[in-house]
Amino acid sequence: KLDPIPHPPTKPVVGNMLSLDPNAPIQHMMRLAKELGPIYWLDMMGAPLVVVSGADLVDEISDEKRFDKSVRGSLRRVRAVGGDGLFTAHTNEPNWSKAHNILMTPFGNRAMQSYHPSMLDIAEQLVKKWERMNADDEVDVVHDTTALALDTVGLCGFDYRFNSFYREDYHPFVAALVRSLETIMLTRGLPLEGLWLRNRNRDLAGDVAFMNAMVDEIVAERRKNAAGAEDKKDMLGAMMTGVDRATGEQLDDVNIRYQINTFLIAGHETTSGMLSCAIYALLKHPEVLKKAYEEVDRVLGGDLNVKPTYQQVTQLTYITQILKEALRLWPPAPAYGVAPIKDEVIGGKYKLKKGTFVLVHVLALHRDPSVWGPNPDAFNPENFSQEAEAARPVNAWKPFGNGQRACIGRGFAMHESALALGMILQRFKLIDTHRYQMHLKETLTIKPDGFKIKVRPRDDKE
Ligand code: MNH
Repeated sequence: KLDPIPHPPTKPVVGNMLSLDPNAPIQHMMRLAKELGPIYWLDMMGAPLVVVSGADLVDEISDEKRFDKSVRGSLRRVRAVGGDGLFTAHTNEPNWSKAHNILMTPFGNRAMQSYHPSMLDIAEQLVKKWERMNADDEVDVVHDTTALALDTVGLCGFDYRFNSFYREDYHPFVAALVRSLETIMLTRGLPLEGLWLRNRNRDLAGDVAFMNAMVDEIVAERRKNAAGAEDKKDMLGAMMTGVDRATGEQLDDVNIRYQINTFLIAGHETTSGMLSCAIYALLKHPEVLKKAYEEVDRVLGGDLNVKPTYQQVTQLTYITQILKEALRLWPPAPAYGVAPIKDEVIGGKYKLKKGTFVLVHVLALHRDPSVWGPNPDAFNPENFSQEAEAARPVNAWKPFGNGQRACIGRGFAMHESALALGMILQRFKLIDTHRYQMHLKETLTIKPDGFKIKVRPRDDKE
């Protein structure tokens, strides 16, 4: 019915739903894109899902006058935790524009400078842990970068320490969050699914209640404190005092809770995925690693007792190129959903009815040979030299989503990660003990599965 959009064969009732690999649907859709082309559609039990990965089509879809973010599928279910927080709100919900206006300030450049000492605090904990390792100890890269990202959001966001580097397991809040997201990703809306997910759904209710209570407590505690405590220069302070210029209103406490849950969901897996993939790429590309060491030595210097400044981190431009190229090959948020605001035709011939769910397949988009050349799978930070960036179509690289619904934490994630990677390279040789080959694990995000390395001090002679 969506003719002439290509379409794989379907089964009665379930359509393509059950033929999609449940453990790796994004990578499966990427293979389908290779077979079927830059646009195709799947039948998800009667509801069409249009998958777009060609750069020209994505460019058209990035026009916000024609397409808006669509909160459906698993993202819709994330509302159990994120409510009408920024990430899971519909654009036309009143709290989206209100929170968007208020939160631009605590995610702006000025705010990043004030978070720098807290980011440094957590990055130091990571390198201290690595410095104290024995020669035969292994680093679980995803675990430690997740700890870094979580603790950084906690400290900069609401002055809370998860202290992930001081525990074997994750903090109970994080355990609850991870369990909730797992259940949400397992849920596909199939008939009778509630039966075998019954225990999980009961846990979900308990976990959500636990998370809400903990965050509500943090907010209440801050309200109770002596006058002026609200002005703490973290995101919570900004949320409690900020006024939306358009409406003159403030955020209510329930919405503030949803925003905090949201920062933790959106802020930890993505950042850790980017850092882990960047470290993987460095292991596999000695010539890139060499240039990275040179930059770090030049900008940060060799004295490990001198703490990197905010200004120095902004000068780590080659490190930033490495991070951006990692986001190209392995975008932690590998797809996002949009829908046409009214009936549309794209590519001159593909009709899309108003509201049709369109998935922008970022992982496949980022390897479109029409943009990235005949060898799009090769890791090359020169793709993000100033000249290369300027010469490229604007919507060819979408790791942070699109337009007004793009990632508000982009500057935060990039500063935090450049600082951490800089401090890691200042100190360590990275050793690929297992000759690890990239294997992506899909949750709400994609990240390397079972990626372990060893580290040695750089001055180590062995
Ligand atoms: Mn983040 C939206 C990717 C780090 C908070 N983020 C998005 C979107 C993508 C994304 C893609 C758009 C999703 C969609 O259209 O449905 N985010 C990333 C990546 C990183 C990242 C790749 C790290 C690398 N994000 C962060 C951090 C925070 C954060 C860190 C907060 C501390 N992200 C958000 C929020 C939104 C978002 C909030 C929703 C913004 C909005 O719609 O107004």
